[in-house]
Formats: sequence, structure tokens, C-alpha cells
Amino acid sequence: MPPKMKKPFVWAPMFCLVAVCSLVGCKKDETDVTPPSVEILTVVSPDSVVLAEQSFKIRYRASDNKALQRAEALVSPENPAVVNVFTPVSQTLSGDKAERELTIAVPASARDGRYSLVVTVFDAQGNAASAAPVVFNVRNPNDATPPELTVERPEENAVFASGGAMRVSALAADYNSKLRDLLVYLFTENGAQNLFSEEIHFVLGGVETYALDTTLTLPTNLAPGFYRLAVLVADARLNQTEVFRKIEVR
Ligand SMILES: [Ca+2]
Ligand SMILES: [Ca+2]
Repeated sequence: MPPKMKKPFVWAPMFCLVAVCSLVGCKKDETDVTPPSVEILTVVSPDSVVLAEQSFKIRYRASDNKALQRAEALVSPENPAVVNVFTPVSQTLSGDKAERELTIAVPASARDGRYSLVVTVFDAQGNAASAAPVVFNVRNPNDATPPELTVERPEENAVFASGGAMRVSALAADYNSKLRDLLVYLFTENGAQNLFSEEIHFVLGGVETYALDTTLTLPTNLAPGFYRLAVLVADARLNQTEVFRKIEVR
């Protein structure tokens, strides 16, 4: 009966596995799938203005059916064109209830505008819940960043006629102290002289972005040759950006 002799050796490992499972509990454990709850207790009102390099505190209350693990505060600008310079703030929690404070520091490079702050709480199983966003304003009185400026028209080396029309289009943006003025100049090739008879000046009055699209008339007495068109934009603290285009008059 040699074949039957082998059976105990085949079944023995499976029996052992079942025995080990019954000892350590291989049946699926009851997993916590209930997220925590969180609410903000001290609210920063939407009209609140926080200066760059200052900080403020926000108090929240959280609870979980089992165990809280951590809280995280994320600040993000409401305007998606603004680069987020805030870093997340994290806080370790324990127990099933917590009432704590988070300190939010406004970076020196934060731009003016509205921001929203979301506090999210995680339990030990990774279930998460977020409180309703808190909105606040940032003002940066130390704006040393010049505006952003892109000139779309005219293109480099575009050709025009003396006395002819020239379409000028540009996009300007400043999210700190905001846009104040936009000027257009036409210089001789060495930049010596502004050739427009009138000042081409757009008063922007504190907008964050401005799209220029205008048609200017070139002076009638331009000799054939190359000229430089300059578009200059200034923010409220007179930081300036200037973009040049070389044009040809034939
Ligand atoms: Ca839970
Ligand atoms: Ca600026």
C-alpha cells in the first residue's frame, strides 16, 4: 500500500495552515470605513485681510468612531493663474476626539488675492473628511515683482508702411499691487526718440489682468528702415516690464 502512505504528508501542511489561521485570525478583520468628522470653530471671515509674512490661527474640532491620526491644512489661491506658495500644515492627532489649533503662515512671496483654506482630518485607516473651506484675503505690501507681459502683435520683423495701421495686442498681469499703466512707444532703431506724436497711454486703474488690442496709426514721415516698438506696463508700485519688437517700414 505505498501510494496510500503518502496521503498524510500531502494533507499535513494544509492542516497546519488551517490551525495557524484559527490561532492568528485569518478571517477578514472588521475594518473601519467610517470617516472622521471635522468642523472649524474660529472662522476667518472672507473680508479678513492677512498681510504677507504674518500668520493666523484657526481652531477646529474633530472626532472619529475609532482613532484620529492627523489633520492637514491646505491653502490655495482662488485664481488658478496664481502660483501657490503656501505649504501644507500637518498635525498629528490621537484618540477619538480632538480640539486643536493650526497656525497658517503667509509666505513673503504670497500674491494679493482671495485664498481658501481647507482642513482635512484622517483616521488611522486613512479615511478622510474635510471641513467647509474658509476664505480669506492676502495683501502683500512688499511687491517688488514686475508685471507679466506678453506681446502678441506685431511680430518681430513685421513690415508696415509709413502712415499705415499697426495692430498692437498684448497681455499683462500683476497679482500683487495690480496694474497701473500701459504705454506704447515707437523708437528709432537706436532707441533715441519716441516717434508717436501723441502719448499712447492706457490707464489701467488697478486691474489684475489687461488684454490690449488696439490699432495705432504710424507717423506719416517715417523713412524706410527698422524701428523699435516698445510696450511698457507698470504696477501700482511702479515695477515695470518692457517688451520690444523690431519692425520694418518700407
Ligand atoms: Ca473612522
Ligand atoms: Ca507686481
